[in-house]
Amino acid sequence: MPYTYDDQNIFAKILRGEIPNTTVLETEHTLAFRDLYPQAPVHVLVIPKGAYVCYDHFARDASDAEIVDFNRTIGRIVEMESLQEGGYRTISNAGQAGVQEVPHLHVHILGGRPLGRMLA
Ligand code: DGP
Repeated sequence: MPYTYDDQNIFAKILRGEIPNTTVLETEHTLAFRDLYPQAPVHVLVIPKGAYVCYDHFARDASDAEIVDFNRTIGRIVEMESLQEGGYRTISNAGQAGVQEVPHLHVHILGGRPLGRMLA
C-alpha cells in the first residue's frame, strides 16, 4: 500500500524541533522521548527520524541501518529505564482499527507497574 506522510503531524514537528520534548535517547536514525500523557510510570515513545507512517511502511521502505538502529534503541531504553526485571510492554498502534492518533511510526514502551493482560 502506498503511504502518504503528513509532515504536519506532531512527531514530525518534534523531530524538526518545533515542539519541545523530553528526550531519553537520540541516535543517528531514532529519537526516544517521554509520552506527554503517560499511562504508566515509564512511558517512552520511540520513533524513527525518517518519514514512516506505521510499522509495515517502515519495515518495507527503511534501510537496514534504520531498522537495526530503531530496534536497538528500544532495547537500550528498556535497559536505561531498568525494565527488564519487572517486565514491560511494547505497542505500536497503526491505522484506524489500531486507533493510531499520530501518523508517524512510534513504539510505546510501558512499564513500572503491573500492566495486566492485554491482547486487544
Ligand atoms: P497513538 O494513539 O499510538 O498514536 O499514541 C500517540 C501518543 O502520543 C499518545 O500516547 C500521546 C502522545 N502524544 C501526543 N501528543 C504529544 C506531544 O506533543 N508530545 C509527546 N511527548 N507525546 C504526545
